[in-house]
Amino acid sequence: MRLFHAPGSPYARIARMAVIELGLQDRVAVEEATLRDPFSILLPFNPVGRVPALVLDDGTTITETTPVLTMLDSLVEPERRLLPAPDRPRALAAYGRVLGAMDGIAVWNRELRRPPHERSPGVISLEALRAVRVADALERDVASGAFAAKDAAFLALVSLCGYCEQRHTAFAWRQGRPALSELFDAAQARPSVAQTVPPAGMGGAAPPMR
Ligand SMILES: N[C@@H](CCC(=O)N[C@@H](CS)C(=O)NCC(=O)O)C(=O)O
Repeated sequence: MRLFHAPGSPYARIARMAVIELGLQDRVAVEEATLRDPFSILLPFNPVGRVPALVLDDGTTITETTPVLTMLDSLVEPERRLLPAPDRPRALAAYGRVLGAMDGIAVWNRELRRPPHERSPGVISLEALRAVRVADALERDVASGAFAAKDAAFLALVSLCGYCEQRHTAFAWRQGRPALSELFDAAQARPSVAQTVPPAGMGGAAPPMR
């Protein structure tokens, strides 16, 4: 199997961390692809052009983070799976909350990468407000014991904070959020986290992007 990713993508990082957490490194080859690039090696497999994308041995390509995690999970015993099952509704809610936060931060970051005259102050202020609101909720969640299991919600949260730390420094996500900061700092010791740290910087304004 081949997992296409871009080093700066917080979504693809969740899938990359999952490969390591599930011990699938021998079965899944992780390959870098350019984004927003008409010549990207990704496009013949995924015309949407987004990562993560998991190409199965029969050529079927699974795209988007949650379907990719579902496929990876299916390769291991049920008790080792990362996606929270419906009998863990709080964990499922936590995972969804983080993905929603990630979508908002991605929009905010994309806006900041535009040339100044193309940026929308309205979008930026909406997304900045959303990010603060959700991060405050996540701080309360973590402080009250959520995200303790090393599941997909945990990996997504670490990826979200790591993205802000390295590539979206416009957001002072640590400020006033000690529980979130502590969870993130402690997570750095995990091989799946340490081996997938995104490069610093916002990425280029012009394609191809990573
Ligand atoms: N909803 C998607 C989001 C994936 C996504 O937006 N990936 C970005 C990188 S962070 C991408 O591939 N962007 C390329 C593009 O927009 O053309 C998921 O859950 O995986």
